[in-house]
Amino acid sequence: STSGAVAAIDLGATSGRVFVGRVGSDTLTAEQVARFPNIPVHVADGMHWDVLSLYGAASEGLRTAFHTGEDIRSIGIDSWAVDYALLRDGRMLGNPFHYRDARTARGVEAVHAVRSHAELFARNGLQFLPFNTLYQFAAEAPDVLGFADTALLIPDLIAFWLTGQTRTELTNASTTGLVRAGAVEWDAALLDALGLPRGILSPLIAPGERIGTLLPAVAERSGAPAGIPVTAVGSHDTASAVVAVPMQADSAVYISCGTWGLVGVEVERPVLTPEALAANFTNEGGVDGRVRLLHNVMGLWVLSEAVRQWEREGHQVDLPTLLDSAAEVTTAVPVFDVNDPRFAPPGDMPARIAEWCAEHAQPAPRTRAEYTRSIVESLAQAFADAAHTAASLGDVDAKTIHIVGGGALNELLCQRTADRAGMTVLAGPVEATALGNILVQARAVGVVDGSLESLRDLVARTHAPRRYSPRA
Ligand code: LRH
Repeated sequence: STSGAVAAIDLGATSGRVFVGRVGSDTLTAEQVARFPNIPVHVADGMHWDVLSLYGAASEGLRTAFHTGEDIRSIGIDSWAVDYALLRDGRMLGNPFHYRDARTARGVEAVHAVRSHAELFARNGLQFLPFNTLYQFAAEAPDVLGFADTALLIPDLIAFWLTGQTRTELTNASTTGLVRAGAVEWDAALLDALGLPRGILSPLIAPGERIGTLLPAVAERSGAPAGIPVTAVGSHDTASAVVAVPMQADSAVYISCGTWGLVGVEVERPVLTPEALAANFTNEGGVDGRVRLLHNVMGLWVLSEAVRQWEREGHQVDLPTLLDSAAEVTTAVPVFDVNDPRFAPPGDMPARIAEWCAEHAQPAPRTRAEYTRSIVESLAQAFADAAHTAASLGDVDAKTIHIVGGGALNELLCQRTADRAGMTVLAGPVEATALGNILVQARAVGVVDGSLESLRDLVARTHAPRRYSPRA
């Protein structure tokens, strides 16, 4: 049987990683060869990604990958969605803004003055999120946007630096709001209506297609043989994660749980019904033309920000110990609305939770263990609610909830999601995003073949999920 290796770059909101993936008819592994923190930087004009240092660390990771001596046949890149860099003549004009930067508010106002959310949803099928790329474009200073000749989403920017080619990968393009739901071309009419320049957008490319080959200078620095292709994967991290959910798509809900909890189902066609609009669901593009009908729920962000706050206050916090103590809490804790916009920007989460409780006549948690339990219970409730809504909107007879990503390691969260949803939770793989990236590349270079179903079958055979049955 054939087998082969590929390299995957996965940039998350809190860390970036590089993997060597090995794939064969009965093999699927992702060996992490580099991990580096992703620390946003606040400067006078706002909150930015330090994208050069991410690129530098990812390139170092590629060097390590090529030094493993594996016969690496392709490189693929995924990252968080929506954010972009502006360039002119190939030069980046500034550090990309972070989607949590407050500037998006004025973009929302400018766009909604022209098109309501309902009108936008009818075209692009997206959940209202203030940081969708179209709002960010509208928040740019007009002369900056006018000066740029190219806008590249984060994975496309990395691919450009590796290959010199400018393309926009489709699954991530679907998060911009500037592609009609289910379509494979930019929505020129919407761009015109919003007064946004069409010329800065690059041709779309589908997962599995070749973006280009490593530039000779890049190949030399990475110790890579000449001619290594960079392959488009589901470059939206969530799209890659959904590829590697070991599910039967017609009877399962998935939750890709990292910084965010993306809760949804996979469907064949966009669901643009009044119910989907009212539930604020999104129709994002998936690999192989599937549609990810999902809801962005708060994820581990609120917990990691709470931990950061406690550390700022001088406490030493060990997450596993904290979660153990949270599991032992027996007093009732408040279940708050994790999707309340007050929890989106960085800051003092325990204080914001206490403020929410005061406004809703609920007693605030008293200890760090109680806060942690309250956060986990609130996430589990939001996951359960969104899971049922996803199943109903997508007309899926859901029997199980698959949790993939870092959240699959959080036993309390998995169990309480099962309990609150009244459904079995199957947890893992933790590295679904990297595995999805790896699988799409492996298929593109001919190491495996077949449908998403057969790729998922390989994941199921090699990464048995952990089962949590619902308790009364
Ligand atoms: C998760 C994610 C999510 C987006 C958000 C910006 O990493 O890509 O799917 O909505 O980041």
